[in-house]
Amino acid sequence: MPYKDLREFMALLEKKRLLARVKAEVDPAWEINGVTRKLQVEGGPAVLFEKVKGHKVPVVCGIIGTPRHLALALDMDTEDERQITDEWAKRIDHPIPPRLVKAGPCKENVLTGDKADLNVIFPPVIWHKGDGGPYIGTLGLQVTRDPETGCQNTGIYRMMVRTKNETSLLMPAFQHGGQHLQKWARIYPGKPMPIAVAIGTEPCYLLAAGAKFHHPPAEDDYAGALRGEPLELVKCETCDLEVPATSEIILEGEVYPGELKPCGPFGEYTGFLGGAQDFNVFHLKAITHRNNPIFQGARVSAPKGKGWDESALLWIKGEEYHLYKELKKVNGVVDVCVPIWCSGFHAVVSLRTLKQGHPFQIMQKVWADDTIGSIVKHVIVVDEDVDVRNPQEVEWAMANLVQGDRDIYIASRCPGEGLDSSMPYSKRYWSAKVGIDATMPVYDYQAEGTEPPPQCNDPDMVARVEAQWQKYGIKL
Ligand SMILES: Cc1cc2nc3c(=O)[nH]c(=O)nc-3n(C[C@H](O)[C@H](O)[C@H](O)COP(=O)(O)O)c2cc1C
Ligand SMILES: [Mn+2]
Repeated sequence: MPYKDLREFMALLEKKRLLARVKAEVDPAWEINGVTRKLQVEGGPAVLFEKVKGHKVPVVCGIIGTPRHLALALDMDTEDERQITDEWAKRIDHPIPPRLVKAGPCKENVLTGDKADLNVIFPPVIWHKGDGGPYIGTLGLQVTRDPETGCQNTGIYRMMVRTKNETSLLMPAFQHGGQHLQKWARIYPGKPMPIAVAIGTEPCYLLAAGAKFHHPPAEDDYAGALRGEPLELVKCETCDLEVPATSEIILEGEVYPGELKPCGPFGEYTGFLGGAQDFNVFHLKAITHRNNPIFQGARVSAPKGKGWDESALLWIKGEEYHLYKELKKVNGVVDVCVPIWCSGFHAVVSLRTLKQGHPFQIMQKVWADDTIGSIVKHVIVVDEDVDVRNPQEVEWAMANLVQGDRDIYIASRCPGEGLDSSMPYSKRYWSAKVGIDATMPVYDYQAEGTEPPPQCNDPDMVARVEAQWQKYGIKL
């Protein structure tokens, strides 16, 4: 059964000891940053900070912090990432349209005009030392409507609080929300575009917001697909956007195309502090929220421990699922991994090589993908017996099967990512792409009339020992 709201999912996590409560008072200026960092490194539980110094609203982090949390969000009981990927790919083939309802808990409190104050509803959390201010939108889910097709979109675009009713909004043109804004500016010049922000939703809507999809249908329908039941939406108070009825907090507002103000810096998913830049501005018109609302946020960073970092998980896993689906259409592709600790820059593909040059064709297919081709820099292709999710096996293949002057392909002046620290600021958005063919060069052996050496692992021997392991009396 899908979860009806964030609270129901939190209760399940708590029952399974995957969510901890901090009852001690914490300082939003540094302590939430410190505790969530440690929990991420330790692969620890999600955490609810019940008492934030100087504020009434509690903060929850790490809801999707490990493979186990992710599986539970999808109502699965596994830690096997391949199984989760397969299930995701299967479910999103069957989008389920949302159901529009008249009322919902997110309307328990409706605040408009002067009463709508960001500082009252959000504890001023500084997620990283050096951030330019408190960010509310690290897990704010921004809803916009395509002015041409009418299809809604939900993405996660961060917001830094500037005043009681104004935030920055990092919604670039390569994202769907940014594309809506560009279209809006063309169709309704000079007019502001409505935008709503849902915070603290049931987990499948959050997963859909972070992932990449082709539209239509909307993320609403893909969230339905992931849940197996329609998502319930309610109309906003001040515009025609529709948002999840059981959300903890909804912000309603508007953004003027072309209005830009300084924002940042902000600690990034790459592990580096991003620079301050001019971004869009969100003007608040209304806040609606549940009684005793919970603020859900994320300490965005690069995973460097046992945990996953939910920001990396939410969008990099979404990237992997997209690529998995696209590449599985190609004959020979076995598995795909976008390692979450590589900031989306690496993709590893395992292949049953069917023809000469096949690995190179796969690399080009990744870079040519219009959704994530500009982000992925490095594509590593390995044989089908290599586990793409095991970095040791991938590194083994690169060490044993690669000749630097034969198997490495470099393409210059391709599209790149604005947060790629390998480039000085003025050169970002241009990138070299590198493909590494770490498959056995079977055709080269064939050309000289030989066969590649067999691997020492005899699968038959492995299976026989497994089957009678008891016999040896060794406790593992
Ligand atoms: C915690 C978190 C913060 C994010 N912040 C931003 C952001 O500020 N700007 C941005 O363009 N993408 C950001 N992303 C990535 C997008 O949400 C992601 O690419 C998503 O697919 C965008 O939705 P869209 O494909 O509908 O445009 C963030 C993701 C997460 C999980
Ligand atoms: Mn989208």
